[in-house]
Amino acid sequence: MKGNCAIIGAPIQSGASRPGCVMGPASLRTAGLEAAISGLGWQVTDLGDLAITDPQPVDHPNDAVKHLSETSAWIKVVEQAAYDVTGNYDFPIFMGGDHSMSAGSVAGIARRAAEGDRPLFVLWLDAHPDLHTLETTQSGNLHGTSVAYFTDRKGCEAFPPPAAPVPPENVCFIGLRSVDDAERERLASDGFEVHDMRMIDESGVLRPLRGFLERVSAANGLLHVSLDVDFLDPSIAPAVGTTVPGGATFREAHLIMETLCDSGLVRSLDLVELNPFLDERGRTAELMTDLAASIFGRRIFDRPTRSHP
Ligand code: EXY
Ligand code: MN
Ligand code: MN
Ligand code: MN
Repeated sequence: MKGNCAIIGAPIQSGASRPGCVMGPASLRTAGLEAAISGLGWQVTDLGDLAITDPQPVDHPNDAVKHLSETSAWIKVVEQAAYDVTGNYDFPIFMGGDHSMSAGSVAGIARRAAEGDRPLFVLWLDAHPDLHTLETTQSGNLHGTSVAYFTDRKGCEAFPPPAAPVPPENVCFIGLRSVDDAERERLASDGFEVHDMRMIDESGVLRPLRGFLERVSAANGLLHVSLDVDFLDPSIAPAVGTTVPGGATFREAHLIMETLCDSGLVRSLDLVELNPFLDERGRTAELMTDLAASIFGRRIFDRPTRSHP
């Protein structure tokens, strides 16, 4: 057996611009996520879906902020679940739900990693940096604040504080192509590793990804991957409320996942922003399932061992 995988749902949609992510975990289950991974030799346990009880009222002077109390309660529940599940399983998959889920999943994983004295690194596959604070967000949609939350919380004090903030230099963005002014400033000043789509067009995905993986390996780090549906081009993944043209192709996405698998560095995964209400016959859910399977070892074919004459 390759290891113990757990899949856990967090049907959050309070951080998104459009309702529908609440159906994300069910859609990934329907697309066969568990069978796809167990078929690759992993022991897979479905831990069901998380839920929040009565959220405590949380307020903030920025009137644009939406559903702060509900989202704050979700972050607390997901953070604790991520801390617990990383203590009992080799490779958990957090099924969103919108990307505000990852404020909790990354914070909980970072807390666990800090206890083991191994630095946590994060690969953020997304059209957006999700780097707004509660002060700077103009849409008020909190799925656009997750990275600001788990890196240093400047301006996110209203949320439950993460025990172990992730240093910005341990976060690598691939796929950016929709960045707001306030986010651009932080991307330039805080030390993040940034590979936007123009850079990917010029260099391909492999060179920047391998450079980042070398940093993770040299630091004896653990790697968490956060895959937002809108990282992918809308032509292959329409089921997301924040589509941005010019995303990753099917092959670029699989090459990234297969390279991550080969590295052996990945210990956890978020699959977020899937909105089945916007899908076409479930094809986005199936693509997200296929991409996840590629991290777990699935290949289109096993290369012939003999070298070609
Ligand atoms: N930056 C924009 C905002 O703050 O509203 C768009 C955020 C989209 C976030 C999605 C999850 O990636
Ligand atoms: Mn995102
Ligand atoms: Mn996004
Ligand atoms: Mn594949």
